[in-house]
Amino acid sequence: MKKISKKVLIPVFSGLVVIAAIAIIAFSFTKKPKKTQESQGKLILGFSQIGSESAWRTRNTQSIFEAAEQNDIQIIFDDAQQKQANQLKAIRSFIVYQVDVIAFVPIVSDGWDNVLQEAKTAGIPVIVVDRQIDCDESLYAGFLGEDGYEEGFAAANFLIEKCKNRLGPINIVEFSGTENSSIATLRAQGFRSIIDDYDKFNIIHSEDGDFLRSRGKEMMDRIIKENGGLRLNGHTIDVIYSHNDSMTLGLLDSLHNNNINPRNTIILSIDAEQKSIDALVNGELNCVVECNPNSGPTLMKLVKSIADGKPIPRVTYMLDKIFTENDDFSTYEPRGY
Ligand code: GYE
Repeated sequence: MKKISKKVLIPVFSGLVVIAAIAIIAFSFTKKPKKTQESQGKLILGFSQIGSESAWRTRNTQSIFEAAEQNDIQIIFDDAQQKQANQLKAIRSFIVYQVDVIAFVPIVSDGWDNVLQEAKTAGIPVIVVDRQIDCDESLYAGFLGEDGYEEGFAAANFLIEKCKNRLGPINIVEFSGTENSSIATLRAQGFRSIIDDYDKFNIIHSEDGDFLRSRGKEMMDRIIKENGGLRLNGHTIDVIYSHNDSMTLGLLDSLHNNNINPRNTIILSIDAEQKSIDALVNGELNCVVECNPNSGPTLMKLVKSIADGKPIPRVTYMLDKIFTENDDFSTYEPRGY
């Protein structure tokens, strides 16, 4: 067989190498999608929850686990026991673990910039759930949760209507949620956005009960003990505005223990867990604004979108209802929490 000169061989061979290289590159772009866990198995979501301070919180956690299972998403879950330091630690462990998406419920509004910058640098998208944060919006993909301002506004709206034929002064005591949490701030602002327009309403006291039943009872016990009844510094307490059902159930415990009839006072609450709806039906509460804890399914939709590189809305609000003493109670469905 005739020997092929080098002059011919080399250009032919290098030509083949170039063609092979182009083919490999082309193949890598067309066939292999962005490397996610999904292609190698399940999407992994790192989820930092505040704790289990209320029936609402427990249902929120359940909803997230249920939806993850239904969507075949693996969750690395952390219960922060009500401490921001634990949440920061958990989020950093999610970064080390290289989860696909991080979602967290910020116990308070600030102090998240650094850890979110670290997640961004690691290329891990973050969804803020339930409560909002004060930080550079480019550090997280979006927010999913309730509109706390609207909830406070709805409670005030009910009160305005209920008291439309009543002369002042109408004294209000507020049992507020965790200090510096967006939800407590927004529920307070939404409520005052209307109440402050009416001179007959006076918020004579506001105190942080940390969304806990025990604190709700403690605060009411102290007020009753120090004032010899449902009074404060010589003023009657006409209205109690409580930022969540746990604190409301706690103050009802105190009123019962002190033989004070809750029906003589207007009581407004937020969350709508079963026990508070039962108290409403029983005439002990006047208005309960729902805060929908079942955000799991929507969260998983957002997680999947992000993992597929699709943008998500900046803000996704959960829909809430309002339950009042004027309702036809026979239409009520079980609350599930
Ligand atoms: O109202 C309360 C929980 O962040 C909306 O936190 C949530 C609140 C909810 O402790 O029950």
